[in-house]
Amino acid sequence: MSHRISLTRYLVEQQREHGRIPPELRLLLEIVARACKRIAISVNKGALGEVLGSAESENVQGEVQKKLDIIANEVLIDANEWGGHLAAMASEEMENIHVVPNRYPQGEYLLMFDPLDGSSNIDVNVSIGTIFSVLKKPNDDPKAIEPVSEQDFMQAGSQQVAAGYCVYGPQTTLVLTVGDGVAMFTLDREQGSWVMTADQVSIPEDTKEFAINMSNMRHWDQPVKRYVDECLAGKDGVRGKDFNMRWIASMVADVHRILTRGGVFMYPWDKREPNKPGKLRLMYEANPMSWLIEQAGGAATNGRQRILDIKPTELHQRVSVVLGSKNEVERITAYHLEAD
Ligand code: AHM
Ligand code: MG
Repeated sequence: MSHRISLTRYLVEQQREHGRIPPELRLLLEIVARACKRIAISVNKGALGEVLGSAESENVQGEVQKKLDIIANEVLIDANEWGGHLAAMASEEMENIHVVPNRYPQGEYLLMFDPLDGSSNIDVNVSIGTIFSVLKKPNDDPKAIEPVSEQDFMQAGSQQVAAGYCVYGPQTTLVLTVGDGVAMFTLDREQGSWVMTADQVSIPEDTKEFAINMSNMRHWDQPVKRYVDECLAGKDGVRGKDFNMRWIASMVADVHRILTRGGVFMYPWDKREPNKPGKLRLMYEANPMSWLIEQAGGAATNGRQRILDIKPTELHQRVSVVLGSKNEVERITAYHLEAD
C-alpha cells in the first residue's frame, strides 16, 4: 500500500525535512527498532522458545533476573555496539556502563535501556516492553580524546535527543519521539516492517482513570492518599465524577494506555523503602516515558518537580513518578507542595 509510512521513511523525513536528527541518530534508532523486532520474536515464542522462567542470577538492584531480561539485554548490546554511532550503553540489567569495544568505531551517542520492562508479567503472557533513551556524549569535540565515562550519562532528561519504547502485547508497537511529537509504529509481521499507525499523539488534559498499585496504599504519603481517596469517592466526593482504575504492572503497557486514551500513572515513594526515592529508575524508565508524555501534551513530575529537570547523580538512580493527563498531574503535584 503506497500510503503506508514506514519507520525508515519517518526517520528520513525527520532528518531531511525537519533537520531534527542527524543521519547517525537515524541509523541508531533503526538499529534499536531492529533489536526490538528480535526481542519480539523471542517474546512471542514463549515456552516454545524456552525463554520463560528465571535465570540463576540477580541484577545490580538485587532482583532475580528472568531469562528474557538477559536475552533482551544481549540482543540490544549485540545489535548496537558495531554501528559506529554509540560511545557507550547503560542498562537496568548491568551494573556498569558498556563502552563500545575498541574493535568498533566510537560514535557520539549514549544509549540507555530497560531491556525487558514488566518482568513479572513475562511468564503470565501479559504485555511487557523495552524502554530506551538516547543522550549525546557531552564532549563531542573529535580532537579531545576523552574516554567515555559514567559521568557522561549524568544529564537531565531534558537533554534526551530520542526516547521511546516497544510494547510486546496483542500487537507489537514502537512508540518514539525525537522532539517532534510522538509517533507510533505497529510491526507488520508479514512484511517485517514498522508501519506508522499514529502521529502527533495527544493526551487529553482531563481523565477519569488512574493507575497505581493499590496494595501499597498503607505505605503511601498523605498527598498520594488524598488524591486516590478523592478518586475512590467518585461522584460523591470533591471530584464530582467517578474514576476507573487500571494497573498492569508493566509501565510500558500502562503508559501506552495513557498515550492512547489519557489517564494518570503513579509509582510514588512509599514507606517500604524510606531511603529510596521510589521504585522506578530515572534513566531507563522515568526519563524516556516523561519525555514521551510531555511531547504528547501531558505532564510528568516526581510529585514536586518536573522529572526531566532532575540532574542524575547515579546511573541506577530511582525516582517517584506521577505522569499522564496534565490537569491530574498538576493536581497531585499541588497536593505534595501544599503538604511540604
Ligand atoms: P521491572 O523493570 O523490574 O520490570 O520493574 C518495573 C515495573 C514497571 O513496569 C511497573 O510499573 C512496576 O514495576 C510494577 O511494580 P509492582 O509489581 O510493585 O506493582
Ligand atoms: Mg523496568
